Order: sequence, then C-alpha cells, then structure tokens
Amino acid sequence: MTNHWSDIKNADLVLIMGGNAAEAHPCGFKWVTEAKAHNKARLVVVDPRFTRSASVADLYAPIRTGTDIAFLGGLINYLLENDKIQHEYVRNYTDVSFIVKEGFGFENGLFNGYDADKRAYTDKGTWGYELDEQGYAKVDPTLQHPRCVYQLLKKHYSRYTPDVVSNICGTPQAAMLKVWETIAETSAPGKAMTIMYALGWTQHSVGSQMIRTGAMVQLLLGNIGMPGGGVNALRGHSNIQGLTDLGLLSNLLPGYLTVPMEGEQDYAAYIAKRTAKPIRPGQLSYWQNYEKFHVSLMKAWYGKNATAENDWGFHWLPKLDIPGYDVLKYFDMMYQGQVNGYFCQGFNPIASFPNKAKVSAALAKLKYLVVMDPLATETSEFWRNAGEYNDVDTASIQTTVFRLPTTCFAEEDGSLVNSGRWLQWHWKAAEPPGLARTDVAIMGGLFHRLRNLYREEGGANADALLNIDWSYMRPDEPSPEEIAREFSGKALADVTDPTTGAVLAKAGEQLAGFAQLRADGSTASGCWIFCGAWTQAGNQMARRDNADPYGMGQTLGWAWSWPANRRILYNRASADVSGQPWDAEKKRLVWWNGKAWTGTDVPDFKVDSPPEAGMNPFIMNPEGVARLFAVDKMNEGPFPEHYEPFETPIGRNPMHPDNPKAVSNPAARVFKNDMELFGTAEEFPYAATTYRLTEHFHFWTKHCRLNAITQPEQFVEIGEVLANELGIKAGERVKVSSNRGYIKAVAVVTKRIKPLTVDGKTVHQVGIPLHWGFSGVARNGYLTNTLTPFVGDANTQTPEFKSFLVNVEKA
Ligand SMILES: Nc1nc2c(c(=O)[nH]1)N[C@H]1C(S)=C(S)[C@@H](COP(=O)(O)OP(=O)(O)OC[C@H]3O[C@@H](n4cnc5c(=O)[nH]c(N)nc54)[C@H](O)[C@@H]3O)O[C@H]1N2
Ligand SMILES: Nc1nc2c(c(=O)[nH]1)N[C@H]1C(S)=C(S)[C@@H](COP(=O)(O)OP(=O)(O)OC[C@H]3O[C@@H](n4cnc5c(=O)[nH]c(N)nc54)[C@H](O)[C@@H]3O)O[C@H]1N2
Ligand SMILES: [Mo]
Repeated sequence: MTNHWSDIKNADLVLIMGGNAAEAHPCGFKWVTEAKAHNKARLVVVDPRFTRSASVADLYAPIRTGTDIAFLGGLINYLLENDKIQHEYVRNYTDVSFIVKEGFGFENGLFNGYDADKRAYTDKGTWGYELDEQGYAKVDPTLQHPRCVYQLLKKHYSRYTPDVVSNICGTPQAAMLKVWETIAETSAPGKAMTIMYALGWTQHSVGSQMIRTGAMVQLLLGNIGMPGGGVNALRGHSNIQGLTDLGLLSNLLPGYLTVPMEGEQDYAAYIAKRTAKPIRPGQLSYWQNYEKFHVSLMKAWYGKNATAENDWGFHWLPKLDIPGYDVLKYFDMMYQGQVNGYFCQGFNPIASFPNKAKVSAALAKLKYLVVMDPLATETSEFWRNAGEYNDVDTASIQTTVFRLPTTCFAEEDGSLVNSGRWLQWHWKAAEPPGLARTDVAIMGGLFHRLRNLYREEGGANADALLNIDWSYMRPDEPSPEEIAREFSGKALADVTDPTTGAVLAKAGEQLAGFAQLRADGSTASGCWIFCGAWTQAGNQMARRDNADPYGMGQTLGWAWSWPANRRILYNRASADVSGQPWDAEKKRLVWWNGKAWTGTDVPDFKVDSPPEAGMNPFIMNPEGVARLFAVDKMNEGPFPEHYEPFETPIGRNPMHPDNPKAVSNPAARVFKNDMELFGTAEEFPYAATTYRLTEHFHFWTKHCRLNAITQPEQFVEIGEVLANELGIKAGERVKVSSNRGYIKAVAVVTKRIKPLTVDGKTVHQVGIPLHWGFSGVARNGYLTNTLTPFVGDANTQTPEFKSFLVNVEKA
C-alpha cells in the first residue's frame, strides 16, 4: 500500500476494483465503513460478480474479467476530455511536460521494438525521455510539443471511447459513465479517492499494467501522497509484504536491491547501473544511495569476510542467466526433468499453482521433495491416490517425500509486515505440538550440515556458503530478536556525520535509520528499508501506543512502518507547490513551516529543502516526478494497452481486430507445451474466474472442523440466465471443464452474475472458489487449479488465475 489501513477512513471515495475486501480483508474493511460513516465517503465496486463488497457499495458496475485496462483507459480519456484533472499537481508532480525520444511509436497494437519470434520487446531504446547535453530531460511546460507525455497520453487513450470500452468490458454504458463521473469528482484539490485492489488486478497476463493504469488515474486526479488516497495493494498471507521486502523472489535481494545478471561480473558497473543520477536540476534521485544499502547488506551476510578488496563479496552472489526463476519457470523446468530436489516451505503448489496435472507430473519427476509445513498438504501427498480427486498411479511415482513439521505463527515470536508496511511484533501464544520445529531451526540445521559437507568435500561456489557470518548466540536456532536486530542494522565502527564529524552511532550500536548506512563497510543492515525497526531505544515493532493526535489514523507510535516509520509514501505531494496542504483542514499530512518540512507523518522528502528550491515529491525517480510514461520499466510498453486474456471468450482483440499478434499480451512468456493447452471459445464458451471466501483460508482451513462446517462443500457460481439455458437447477452437481481438466461441484445459481454483451456476443461468466482439495477434515473436493492456464503476467509472472475459459454441463 502507498497508504495504510487506518488511513482509508480519510477517503472521500473508495474504489474497490480488482479485489473483494469485504470478503478477503474483512477486518481491514472496517476502515471503509469508517470512511462511509464519518467522512461521508462513497464506495464504488467494479467486479465481474456482485460481491459482499458490492452489497454495501453506493455504486456497482459489472465488468468482464481481464478488461480493466480498457475500463481505466476509458476513464483516462474521460478525465482528459472533460478537464477533470488536478492541474497544479499534474503539471508539477508528473512527467506530462517531458519530451519522449524520437522514434517511439505505437501501431496496430504494438509499440516499436517488438521481436515476434522472441515474444518480447528487444529494443526499448526509444522508450525514454529526450535528454539535453547536460543529461537533463527536456520539457515543454506549454504541453504543446507533439512528443510530450501529455500529447502522447491523450492520443493513446483517445481511442478508448465509451462505446469502445463498453463493447470490450461488457459494462453497460450508463453504469460505466456514472462510475467515471463519480471518480472524476476527486480531481478537486483536497479531495481524495483510495483504490483498494488485490488479485482481481494482479492475476492476469496484463496484471501489472492494470495496476499501472490505476496509478495513472490516481496521478491525474492528484490522489497519490494524499491522506485517503493512494494505490493500495491489499496483501494476502499475513507476511507476504515481508516476503517481498526481504527479497524472497529469485531476482531480488532484500530491500528491493536486485540480483546481478550473468553479464554483470563487474562490481563497479553493477553499482553504477543502479545509481541513477538526477535527470532534472535539483532533484534527489534517492537510489544514488544504492551502494550504501548494498555494502551494508553484504556486511550483514558476510561480516568480516566482506572487504573492499573482494568487492564486499559481490562475486559470491548468484548471477542470473535469465530474468528470474519464478514459480512457473521452476515448475516448467521440473516438468522437463531438469530438477532433482525441491524444498517446499509453507507452500502448497499442487493446490495453488495453475494446471494441477502439470504440477503433479513435475513433482513426480523429482528425486526428492521436502515439505516444511505444519499440515499434511496436498503437495506432500501428491502421490496418494484419492479417487476422483487425485487419480494418480502411486506405484509409478518414485519421488522420495520428506515431511518436516514446522510451527505456525502463533507458536513463535517475530514480526509480520502488514499490507500498510507496518512491522508489528507478535508474541508466542502456544507451544508447538509434537515434533514441530521452527522454520529457523530447520533452516539453521540444514545450513550447518551443508556447510560442513562443503568444508569437507568442496563443491561449486563453496565460498558463497563458507564465508557466511553466522555468529549468532544460538547458532542452531538464532532467536527472532537477534535476526530482527540484524536486518535493522548496526554500526561496525563509529558512524559520523559527513559534514559536522559528530558521532551518530558508536561501534556496536544499533543504527537509528538508513540515513546512517555507509558504503565503506562501517555499517551492516540486512534490509535497508527495515533500518530503524530496532534502534538503541529497543524494538520499535513492539510499540503499541495508539495515540492519534490529529485524528487521522496517523498513529506513529504504533509498531513501526518502513521506510523510516513513514506511513504514507510520497507525502510531499499532499501539499501544493508552495508547501501548504491541498486541504488544510482535513488532510494535513506534511507542510513547510518556513524552516523545515514537518507534519503528522514523517516527511518523504529532504526536510530542509524549501519549496522554492523546486525539488519534486517523487524522490526515488531521477526526474523527481511521477511517471505517466513508464519509460522502459514495463515489458509490454510505456502506456498500458488492452489485450485479451490468453483464453478469450471473443477470440480477438476489438482494439486490434486485424492483428493476430496483438490479441493477448505480446510480451507474456508462454512455454511451448502450454501454448498448445489453451482452449478456445468454440469448445469452452464461458469466461471463468476464481476467488476466495471469508470462511476459508486457501487450502489449510479445511483441516479445521469449524471452517469446514461453515463452508462444507465445493461449489461454483452460475448466473440464472446461463443455468436456465443449460437446464441446471440450484444444488445440482455440474462438471466444469477447461482444456486442462475438469472439476465437479454443486451449482449455486445466482442473480449476482449477469450475462454481458461483449463484441456483439453474450458472454456468461462462471465463478469458482478455490478452497477445496483432498486433504483435511472437510468433504473432499477437486483442486480448482485443475482448470487454470499456465501463463503469467509479463513482468511478475503471476499466473492468470482470474480469466480463462470453461464449459459447464450437468454432471
Ligand atoms: N478469508 C480469506 N481471506 C483471505 C484469503 C483467503 O484465502 N481467505 N487469502 C488472502 C490472500 S493470499 C490474498 S492474495 C487476498 C486476495 O484478496 P482478493 O483479491 O480480494 O480476493 P479474490 O477473492 O481472489 O479476488 C477478488 C475479486 O476479484 C474479482 N475479479 C476477478 N477477475 C477480475 C477482473 O478482471 N477485474 C476485476 N475488477 N475484478 C476481478 C473476483 O470476482 C473477486 O471478487 O486475500 C487474502 N485474504
Ligand atoms: N486459481 C487460483 N489459484 C490461486 C489463487 C487464486 O486466486 N486463484 N491465489 C493465489 C494466491 S494469491 C496465493 S497467496 C496462493 C496461496 O497458495 P499457498 O501459499 O500454496 O496456499 P496455503 O494453503 O496458504 O499454503 C501455505 C502453507 O503454509 C503452511 N504454514 C503456515 N504457517 C507456516 C509456518 O510458519 N511455516 C511453514 N513452513 N509453513 C507454514 C500452511 O499450513 C499451508 O499449508 O494461491 C494462489 N493460487
Ligand atoms: Mo495471496
């Protein structure tokens, strides 16, 4: 989240699109209720289904799955056409006036630089701003230059007229226009809309671009950095925010530092590439501090072994030969027989990843599988024949499966990072049962055994393991406190102020924050954005002061928020150019007091830079402003464009009916054998989507009798019109099939899913909850992911769980 949960109460308008917060985030949803009750906020929900969130909304609009870019692209066009933008904000805090390089173009559904054979944009050279001799970006404040971002943006989205959009999304025009009109009202300075989204946006082959389109809308409305505004990703697992923060993705290091590529063997070049200099006069470009964060990370990992002479251990880091080893890629490799062993920690991939048949076949090719989990999951029992629910030939599966029972969060101390970036310490509530050990104890034990083997026998890249600093008080099971102090960071030598020479932290002390990190090896921090979570004053994450002096939910004494205990990112943008809040009464966040930036939040800005110095709010970008034009950061182009899901009910992209290359995301990676497994609308006519229910948490609560009782049986939701057409009555069993397999479940016939008119045809949507399987105490069911396609978003590789094709028959 750019903002945080309790800030939602400051919103004037709440847009829930690409999520169903009332169902999946019922506790957080209370802040929507607060906003409605105390701030007269309105709630708008856009979802294929009339959801629990929609049931309390002021406005609801149905949408065909996978078409949000069209809906939001139309909104951008509407805002520009009707002059509903926050002018001062847009002119000063975004890149509208920046001039794009010559040669950038978009034609027939593709941007320039596309290589069809590689399914990728291999030449992004012109996807950037034109620079002058000094390396500064050229701008045209009059916004007249034909290649300034404003003109390009206007042109790109002028094609998304109400007719075109309604025809793609199936949203009736009146409902759509009403939603656009309502959203447009928040372009008034001081008015804010918050966007709450989750998987309804992420789980598409164009998911990242859906989110970007949402962000672009918020920029045009001046809603980023504002209390009650922002683009708010409602995260899933209790610590999934912490997972990405700590770099547990194959291409990331902690704190969103990045793993070097194979071509990057030169340390200085690796750092230089990530240390972008400002491209506008007077800007900050905060990533210029990259080396400080990187060296401090290497000192945390390798201690005394990381030295200036050995480039701080840079050569021990793995180098990527491809952009990343995401889960789809890894399971494809497994499926191809290229993987011997797999450690599965707190993950149930046969249930949660697409195309169960492929995942199951992949697991069967392993020599060994280790499952670390408190429960006996489907993945740990993938070899067990469970009749129709898991019809495998056990005898032919040779994978050795080890199950290592772990503890659960309630059985250990530690911190969890919530969606709002708060690190909250929690305390053990119960002793773990039986033989369960903590994940740290299991990983610690594994580490020592592996390191001993490398010591004795050597092996590939042994130094990377042998040089790790493991000087914990309890080497077998480092305590959560000790690990927390390590990721926060400490001084290894006295840390001084570069200008005054004053000692900021003495050797051995915990650091106060990432401003104290140094690139000379005198500091260690395992995750720079967490620096300050545990200071000399102690564990900041354990703080529980809920004082809210301004009544805005800015409880700066409750837990600790990254970065720097700042609650709202880019909060400088909540003030106008002269440094005063857009709304001085209800939305006072940060302001210039004549000497410094101050306020109800920790300013996200250089505190002593006066407004007249002209530094802009988006300090992480070298241009200091927010990007409507994504330069070369997105794999499918600088402006989001509508592409159909890989399985499309209409078989073509109405935006580009004549270009077969522009039907679905042209930059999405598809493995060869999966391309052949996509189904067509002739065989599988209905658009399906999958989702969750309040009463269950993924695949584990079916091990719990109470949850099993509240939602006892697997079902699918079918609209009344379709059910009538197919002669299906509520409560009857149906067979739902895709080109990858089928499930059988009880039909819930509902008014909440209505047929939509799309591209001149009637499109029916089918809703499939995901919680059932063949382990636990609930009635067995089919794994929903038997049906889903093995393709992901072109940037994140998040699978397209939310849009695919099925057929429905009476079982
Ligand atoms: N009780 C409970 N709570 C949970 C979880 C759980 O299993 N149980 N899981 C947690 C996890 S890990 C996560 S990630 C979050 C997920 O939170 P959400 O994303 O809110 O959950 P979902 O139910 O998967 O999907 C949300 C909605 O997206 C809609 N949708 C589908 N396709 C589209 C589309 O193309 N456009 C739009 N606008 N909407 C679409 C669906 O109809 C559905 O209503 O929930 C978390 N909270
Ligand atoms: N079709 C479809 N598929 C989906 C989705 C969808 O919307 N549609 N949503 C996707 C999303 S967003 C998510 S997050 C995934 C969820 O997919 P998974 O994460 O695979 O599902 P969970 O059942 O939450 O599995 C987590 C496991 O962690 C175990 N666990 C709990 N605490 C601990 C611990 O402290 N240590 C260890 N080692 N294990 C622990 C639990 O017992 C459980 O078995 O599903 C994805 N799959
Ligand atoms: Mo999730």
